[in-house]
Amino acid sequence: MARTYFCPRCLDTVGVEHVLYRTRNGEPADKPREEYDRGFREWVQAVWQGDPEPIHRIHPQRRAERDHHGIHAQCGRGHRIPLRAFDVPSMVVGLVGEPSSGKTVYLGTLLEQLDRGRLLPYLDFHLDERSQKIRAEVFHDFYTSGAVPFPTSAYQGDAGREAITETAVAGDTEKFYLSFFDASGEQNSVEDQGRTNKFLYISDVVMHFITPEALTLPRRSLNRRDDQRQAWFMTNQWIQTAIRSGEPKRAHAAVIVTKSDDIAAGALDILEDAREDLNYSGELSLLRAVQVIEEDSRYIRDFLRSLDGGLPLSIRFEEAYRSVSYHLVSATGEPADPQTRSFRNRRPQRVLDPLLAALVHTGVLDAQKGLQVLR
Ligand SMILES: Nc1nc2c(ncn2[C@@H]2O[C@H](COP(=O)(O)OP(=O)(O)OP(=O)(O)O)[C@@H](O)[C@H]2O)c(=O)[nH]1
Ligand SMILES: [Mg+2]
Ligand SMILES: [Zn+2]
Repeated sequence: MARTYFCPRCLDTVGVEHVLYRTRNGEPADKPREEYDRGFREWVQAVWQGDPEPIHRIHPQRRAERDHHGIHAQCGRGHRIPLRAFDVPSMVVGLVGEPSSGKTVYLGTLLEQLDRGRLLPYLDFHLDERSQKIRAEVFHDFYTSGAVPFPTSAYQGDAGREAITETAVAGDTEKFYLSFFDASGEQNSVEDQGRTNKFLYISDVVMHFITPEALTLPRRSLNRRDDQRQAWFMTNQWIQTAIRSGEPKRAHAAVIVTKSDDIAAGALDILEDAREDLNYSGELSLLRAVQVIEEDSRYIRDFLRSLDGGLPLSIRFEEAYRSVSYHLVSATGEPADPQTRSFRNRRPQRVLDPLLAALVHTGVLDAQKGLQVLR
């Protein structure tokens, strides 16, 4: 049965009949035809063997044409929608938190980890063409030379408000889409949410970024850097407007305490293990990884609740959201060098955890079946 699709940018409900097809240059196009288009003999053979797959295989000429012209689907207002949005579930993941809390650096690192096939053999991920382009615009210098990405601007054109969409594939079937929206930290009022962060109203997963600075945790080094300018009241305001705008009762909140490398070691004694990256290339199965993440989530929750600033935030999350997980993450393992504004030696720690927990909590990934060793 065909699903309907909620456009995460304009919130229109899109049915199959409303979809527009456009070329890469925006010219109207026909819906790409997907019927089998070879010889009669092959068709009969496919039916005879009881394997319908070749029947649905698209003719190579059609595929080449589709790729040449970049034919894709759009909602009635011209927002791109995933090609098979009516057959495959589509999840919206929003990243929110104050300016410089590390959302963009985290997202760039997470996409990199998905590229590296960290969840194989269960899921692999690939980006659609448009998403590859947006990613290159935002992260090219970050990937090539470790340069700190530009602040996500509130005044950026429409492109900045688009999603980066990953397709999750198991074997050769598409399982679900993940559309990541990276908010600008400056846009934290309810008015901003209603105007530019509409994705929040239908997010399935909200990643809330909280910095050690906002929690006034002891710093690793004494000098305060530029990017350490968060304050508790701003963090709290972001959380409250996001909860108010969203539909948290149906969503999972991944609470991400970022820049864990910034916290003085002594302050986090009990969490020493929770800082180290999980050993994905070792003997770790999906099931075990999820168990470790959940266990650490409980530690981090307790830790947060032991702090004056952390307790009310944690209560707010848990009263609002359907499920909540807590994570201690460092996207880079180190602060950027203030002179060169770049990271010299990136060592991501626990970056995949929030996504993994979210996939399990929203039910698109079944950890109980995950007994094979992760790559
Ligand atoms: N120490 C440390 N610094 C980080 C980490 N991640 C990001 N930063 C620093 O935090 C600053 C802001 O990072 P961004 O990812 O651009 O922050 P943002 O939340 O996207 O900010 P806006 O786009 O302005 O909302 C940068 O100067 C980074 O150097 C981390 O894991 N550790
Ligand atoms: Mg940003
Ligand atoms: Zn739309």
